[in-house]
Amino acid sequence: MADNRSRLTWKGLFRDVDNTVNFYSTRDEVVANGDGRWKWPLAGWKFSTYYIKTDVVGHLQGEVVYGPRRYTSAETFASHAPHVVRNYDTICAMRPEDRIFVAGHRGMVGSACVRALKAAGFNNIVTRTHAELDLMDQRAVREFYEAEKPDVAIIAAARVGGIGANSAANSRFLYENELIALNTVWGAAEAGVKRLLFLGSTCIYPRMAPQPIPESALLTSELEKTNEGYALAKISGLKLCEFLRRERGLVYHSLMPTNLYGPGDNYDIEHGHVLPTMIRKFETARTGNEQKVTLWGSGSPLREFLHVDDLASACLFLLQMENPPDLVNVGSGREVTIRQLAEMVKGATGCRAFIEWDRTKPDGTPRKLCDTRLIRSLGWSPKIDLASGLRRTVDEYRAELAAGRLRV
Ligand code: GFB
Repeated sequence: MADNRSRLTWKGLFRDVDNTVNFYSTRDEVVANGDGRWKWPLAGWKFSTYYIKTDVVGHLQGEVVYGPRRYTSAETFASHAPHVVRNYDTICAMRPEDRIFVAGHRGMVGSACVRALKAAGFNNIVTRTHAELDLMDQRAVREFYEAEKPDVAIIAAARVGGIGANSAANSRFLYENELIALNTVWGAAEAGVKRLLFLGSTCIYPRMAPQPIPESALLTSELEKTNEGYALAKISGLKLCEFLRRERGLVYHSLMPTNLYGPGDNYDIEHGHVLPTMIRKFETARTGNEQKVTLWGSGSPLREFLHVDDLASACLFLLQMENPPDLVNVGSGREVTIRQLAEMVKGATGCRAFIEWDRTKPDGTPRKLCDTRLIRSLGWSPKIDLASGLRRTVDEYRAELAAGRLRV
């Protein structure tokens, strides 16, 4: 991505030397007249003419000739002429030729992003396995960015797990995810990566947030204790993106998905998320002719589920926006109780076992439905409903198991 795709926003209104208005202002933003050349006299510059080549919405096109100097970067011009420029945005919507680093490409989310990128014609993808690059190693991450110079980074790498894994190891979830977030985001900024999408989770929101949870609920009250470590690390990552965007004009932004499921999920009984764990438990009972399946908690908490392919489509959608919001929720907008989910999974697997609820296990947050009005208003919506997504996922579980590829 070239630096000259930057948009300058001007302070005030300007007129041409011959007093013809070559541009006009809407809500403080001056828009060119369409001929690609702007000129105006500035107070104190004796009606000299200064040219800025832009397109109609103010994208700098090559250079700014301002007084005695020429600038090829909007950033430099903005810092040298702060009395003229209100702000500059680097225009770096992801483009097919861009070099895109997907951190965590072997995980459920990262692999869905790679599939979606390739399907949409983005083929210049950079990946590293954990063995090749430890994202907790600050120096290794910095050297990787310096060597590879990606244009775009998608941060889908994290230590993740369900309520059992999180509540048993809040310290590890905080430590590892904090290091991964800070190294991947800060390292990208230092290496000049122009665009970055940071993925988190709706567990960043307070336990008793208003429902559905709007983005504005962030940091308004206490977090859910069972996943406090993970949530704190993700909050650090999203805040780092926000600060870098504000301070350096880098378009680093975040997306908070609701509970996800789909191919490549982790089916570990103790550490997995509820939906894949239920698939494994019901499938194991069906194939082993077991009479009883034991699930956790009371069954009354409400959860929202989104297929990971829908999430990947939201990632691509936001990365192709020039000016995405700092923080966006992504969800299906539909919630079910854990008990209803259990009946759906039981039906999708064809299992006939009796369900027993183990109330010694935690329920977690009582409700976690995200408010998706923001992303819907931008033009994105999910395509895969829970019933059909679940059928697909059960088929994929069987295929992964048969092929010896099941992650447990
Ligand atoms: O997906 P999950 O483990 O985590 O779902 P969270 C937990 C809910 O499902 C609780 C119930 O209400 C559990 O009591 N549940 C019932 C089960 N049976 C089972 C079972 O066999 N296994 C599991 N795991 N749960 C996670 C966070 O919260 O949400 C993560 O821990 C992440 O950090 C993720 O943010 C999106 O939905 O409670």
